[in-house]
Amino acid sequence: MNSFLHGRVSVVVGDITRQATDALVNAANSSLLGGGGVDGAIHRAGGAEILEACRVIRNTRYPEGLLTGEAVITTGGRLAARHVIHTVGPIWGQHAGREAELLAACYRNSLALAVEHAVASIAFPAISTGVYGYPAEEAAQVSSQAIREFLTREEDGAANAEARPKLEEVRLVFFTPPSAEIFLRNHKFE
Ligand code: AR6
Repeated sequence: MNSFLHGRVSVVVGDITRQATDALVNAANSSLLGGGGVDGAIHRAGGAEILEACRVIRNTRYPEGLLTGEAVITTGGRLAARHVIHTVGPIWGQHAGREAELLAACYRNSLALAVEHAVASIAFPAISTGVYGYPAEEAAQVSSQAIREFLTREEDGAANAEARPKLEEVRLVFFTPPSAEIFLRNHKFE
């Protein structure tokens, strides 16, 4: 079973940069100016246009850097995805016990930006579970709960909203089969 919440969430193994969703989420850092892991791969595959857009956002809106848990949106450059949503995950052990709250905020704020930009499909990597050291089991619980809460609330709101563009697919992309399995054993979708 790799599909949850009435088919709106799917779990796949793959490379985030190859997903042909409307938007991709980047596991960025507060500089917004690139790095390794997912961040490096997205900038490599998407080209200079993404970095340029990040630079403008950094200079005009976040001269001190983007705070942990927040998200911003840029072009997808040469990627198949139209948009990249850059979010800064918590560094495990560096936020005085607020790591889960901050990781949930990454998912929630990224999804909110996606809805604002009429994104129908979005792909997420496992934010913070690489260089930032967040244990994958706990990240699975926190991320699935945040996604479930967001989609449930959005559905309630959409009942009253007229012709609101719908976020149809949230794709969770894991780099390796073992990391997808850890997620599937620990999620809180149901
Ligand atoms: N596609 C899908 N998942 C991937 C890919 C890929 N191409 N590459 C790595 N992963 P990380 P973080 C997995 O380190 O922990 C950067 O330098 C990886 O196995 O990319 O949030 C930034 O600039 C791991 O499970 O992000 C920041 O400084 C997950 O994606 C810092 O790293 C996230 O790993 C952010 O660290």
